[in-house]
Amino acid sequence: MKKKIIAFLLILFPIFSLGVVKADTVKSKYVIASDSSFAPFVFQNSSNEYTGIDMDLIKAIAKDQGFEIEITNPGFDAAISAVQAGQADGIIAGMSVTDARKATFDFSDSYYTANTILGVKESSTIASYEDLKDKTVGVKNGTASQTFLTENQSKYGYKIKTFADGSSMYDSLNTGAIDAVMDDEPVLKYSISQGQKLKTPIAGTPIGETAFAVKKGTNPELIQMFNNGLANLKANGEFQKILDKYLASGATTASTSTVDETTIWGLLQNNYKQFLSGLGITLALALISFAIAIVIGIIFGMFSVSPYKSLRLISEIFVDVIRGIPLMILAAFIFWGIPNFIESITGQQSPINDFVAGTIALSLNAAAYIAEIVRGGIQAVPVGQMEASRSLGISYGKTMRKIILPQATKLMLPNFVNQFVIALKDTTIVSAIGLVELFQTGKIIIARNYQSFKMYAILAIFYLVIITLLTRLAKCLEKRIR
Ligand code: ASN
Repeated sequence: MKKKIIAFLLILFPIFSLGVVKADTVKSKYVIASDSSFAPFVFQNSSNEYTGIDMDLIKAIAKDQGFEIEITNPGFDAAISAVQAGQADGIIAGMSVTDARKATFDFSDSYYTANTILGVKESSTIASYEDLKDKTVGVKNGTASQTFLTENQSKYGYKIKTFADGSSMYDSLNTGAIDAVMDDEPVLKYSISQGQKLKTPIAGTPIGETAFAVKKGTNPELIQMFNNGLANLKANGEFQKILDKYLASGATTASTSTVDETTIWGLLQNNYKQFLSGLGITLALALISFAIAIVIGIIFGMFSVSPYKSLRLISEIFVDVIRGIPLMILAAFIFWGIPNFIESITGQQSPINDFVAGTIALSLNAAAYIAEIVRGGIQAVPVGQMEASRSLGISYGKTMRKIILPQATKLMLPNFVNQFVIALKDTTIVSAIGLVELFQTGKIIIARNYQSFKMYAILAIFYLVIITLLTRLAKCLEKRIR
């Protein structure tokens, strides 16, 4: 009998072990992108750390399988773009497996199943899709819920408003800017359980399984490790523990703050570290990009008044091209577009750091305006002076340096100060690529506590104070130079 059992096990062993394909890490560290506010899957807790089912799950799997991860939380749409551009190796963000997505992503085994569902304010009279006629429904860009809304739009006649993140979408619903939202059922139900005054009048529609994903054809070992890890966590009960931690009654919540975040003082007290770090990034972005912009701008400005036609033409093209492209598109092009293009020809992922991409975009943008300031300043000095000096036999370069530029610089200075203020404000635009500067810092905090009035007031005051201080400083410098 014993022998028979051993023989049986010996036959079974290879069959079972065939099912589990071992996978080894290829990279020293995998960058995993996720949503910024999608509780209970991913959200910030009161100590400003990202938690949730997805965060716990990927960390537990990495530990189980022995690979290193670095998590970024730029928001769902930006996370998708990051994986496509090679900025990130994988995405875990309550992501639904859809047929359309299978064309561009490879998915892991599923770890959840979700519906998309309509959410309205508790006081709303909307009770069916038909009631949505001429109403505005909010949805997060790039999500399966958005696909659902687009497909049914002509049938029900609603307007769709897309948002970059969940917090601004729910904020807009609360303030009445939109009439309803479409989001994943567990997410809406969770926010209701957390005290949001919302309801879900219509039953949800299945959007499929929820899984982890990588860009199609890349990092196959990551998918394999995820699947192996998930199977292990399911077998040892840890997966269920993670689900219970967030879904069972009395589970971990987003608002267990010890500090009262409904007051401005409480907000500052609880988030000052985030504010300082966001402020640091904003200042670094503005100062570094402006310094680079001055150099590039002066070069092209000098080109634009040069006696050589070719140089004037180069400068004109630079200014026209950069000034003609919105800063946000320039930043997105550098951060997502170029790496995607390089990968398509070389087959190599070549991600660019978000801070570097933001700095390049801001520098180019400000340089185009500075070139125009330089041109304007030089041209404001009467032409007669150049002619007189040249007729005395003084060279072009010397006349420029000794006669024209000293006068032109005085004329340019106030414009430089102005341009710096604009550059500082423009840093908020590059938050679109997921850079956590001051504005994005604020948005992330709002995603957790919904205090948009107080938070935006704090941000506005922050910028006002910095800009006033810096312009005062610049004015003093200006006086000195004069
Ligand atoms: N469930 C959404 C989707 O797959 C993901 C999300 O909103 N984070 O489109």
